[in-house]
Amino acid sequence: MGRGAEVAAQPYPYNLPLEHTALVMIDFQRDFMLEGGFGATLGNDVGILKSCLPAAQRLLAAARSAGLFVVHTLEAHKPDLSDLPPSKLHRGNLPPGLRIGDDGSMGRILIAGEHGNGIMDEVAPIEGELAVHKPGKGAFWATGLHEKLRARGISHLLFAGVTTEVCVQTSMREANDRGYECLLVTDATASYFPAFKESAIEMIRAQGGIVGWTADTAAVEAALA
Ligand code: TIU
Repeated sequence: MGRGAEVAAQPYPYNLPLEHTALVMIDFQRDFMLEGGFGATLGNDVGILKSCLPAAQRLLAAARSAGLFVVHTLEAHKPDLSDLPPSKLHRGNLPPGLRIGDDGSMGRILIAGEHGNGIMDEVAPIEGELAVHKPGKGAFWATGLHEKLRARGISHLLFAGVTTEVCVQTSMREANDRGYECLLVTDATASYFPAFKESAIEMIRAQGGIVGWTADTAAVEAALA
């Protein structure tokens, strides 16, 4: 048995084995959090997402101090758009909005390697952490993430990121079905729609934790201290 910690979580305490737990930081990218990116092209008020950055920074620091493995995901397409299905390219009805691959003020929209596609400086990856490009909303579709986590013996995942009900919830559901014990850190995630964030949190932990647990950053910090 390795070292463990207990998080004061809902719907009941979450046991966290330190050597088998990873923090998954979902899509903290300029494309979603700043003007000129993908989120803005969809008609969203992007400023609201910044509310989760201070908690996300604290969570990341606590995970690093405790020696947890850290994964960062980026919703990103190849420059030739070969991994972009037409359904995703054409979704939306917001002229004159830009489409994926078009030139925006931070570079091409949602394209790997462009400035706008990068992770916000506040929570940028450091050496030793895994950065995963994903073409879909979920972190497990077409990424090889499951195999990489299994190779490290990871069984427990802490989730943070944007947006709560889209890429975070999709990734958490994918992880849950693959057998991971998942916890969503409630103040380290945000949505363009506050009511959707609250609903996502409720539906994740309902029915005895049908998708997983929820807790705030302070509870995770206390467990990892
Ligand atoms: N539109 C929206 O809320 N989210 C996304 O398109 N991607 C992520 O959540 N990362």
